Amino acid sequence: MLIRPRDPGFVHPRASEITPRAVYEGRRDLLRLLAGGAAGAALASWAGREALAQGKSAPLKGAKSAVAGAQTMEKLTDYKDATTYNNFYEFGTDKSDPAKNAHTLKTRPWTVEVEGLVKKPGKYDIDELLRLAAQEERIYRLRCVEGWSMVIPWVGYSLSELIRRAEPLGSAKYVEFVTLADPKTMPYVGSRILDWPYTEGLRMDEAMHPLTLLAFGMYGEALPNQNGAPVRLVVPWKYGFKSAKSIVKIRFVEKEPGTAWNKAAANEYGFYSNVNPDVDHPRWSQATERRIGEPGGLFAKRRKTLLFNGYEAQVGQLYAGMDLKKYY
Ligand SMILES: Nc1nc2c(c(=O)[nH]1)N[C@H]1C(S)=C(S)[C@@H](COP(=O)(O)O)O[C@H]1N2
Ligand SMILES: [Mo]
Repeated sequence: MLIRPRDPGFVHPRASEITPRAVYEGRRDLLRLLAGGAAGAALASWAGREALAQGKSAPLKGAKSAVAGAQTMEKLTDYKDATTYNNFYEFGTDKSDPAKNAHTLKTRPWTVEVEGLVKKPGKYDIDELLRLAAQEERIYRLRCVEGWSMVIPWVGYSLSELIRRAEPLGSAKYVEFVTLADPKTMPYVGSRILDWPYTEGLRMDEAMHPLTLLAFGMYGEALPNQNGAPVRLVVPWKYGFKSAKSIVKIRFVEKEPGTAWNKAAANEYGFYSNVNPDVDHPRWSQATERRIGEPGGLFAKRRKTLLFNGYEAQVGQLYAGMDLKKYY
């Protein structure tokens, strides 16, 4: 039974109320066309999605993504690939582990604490957080440091919406993201693979950049557990590991925070981790990537990795004058 949420424009979290994937997949071609035309229009309303799925013209009022560069015209990764080929080490290190194991994650109730150097700290219930600002769909590439990539239609709003409401103090230079580390529901928390909880961080201007997305959904549905439910970050110009999943704390700090992968191997994973074909990982090249789902499997033709994952026009300015080999 499909019960549609009344309020258009945000992802309703309950499993019983989500748009069936088949509906989404049925209108994929149309969506791609839309992404190219009308200044990168995305369908933000549920009514619009349903209308399109039924072949009717969709109301595009307020449906445009206000964020320049938020859409790519590349073919979307299949939902199945995007939800069964994952990195979420709390649930195992094989790409297939999160889909098998993350069903134990409890995403309600869920609280996200905003703390540290802000005038307005607070505890947000997840259902309050996802209504904080208008959600939109953004089709972003995600490039993993391991050399593969996907194209995913995320749903959420710019993290800057939340940051503005928190009113950071002048001394707040970085934002730290702390994710859930619950040994009862996450079988690999407690293993020595990483120093749990998994944490990540951004410089304040990166966190405020409109492309930085606080995501609650993908493919028109609430995020599947293995993709970081109920709320994750998507930072499209950085390697995938910067996009922290299942966030419980957003902390404003003065000094560059430690990050999970940097603590695990500082020479391999720097704080910035911008996608950069000219800066190799110490153990492999970053010049090319394999798009998940393209025919040929491991032997599929690789594509050239783009500087800042193709978002250079939007974010290049943030790093003007910085030596990106030093700040990798
Ligand atoms: N909490 C947490 N977040 C995480 C990870 C993780 O292991 N734990 N893996 C990261 C890595 S390496 C990648 S590539 C992306 C993968 O996101 P996806 O599985 O939704 O494609 O999540 C990132 N966020
Ligand atoms: Mo990754």
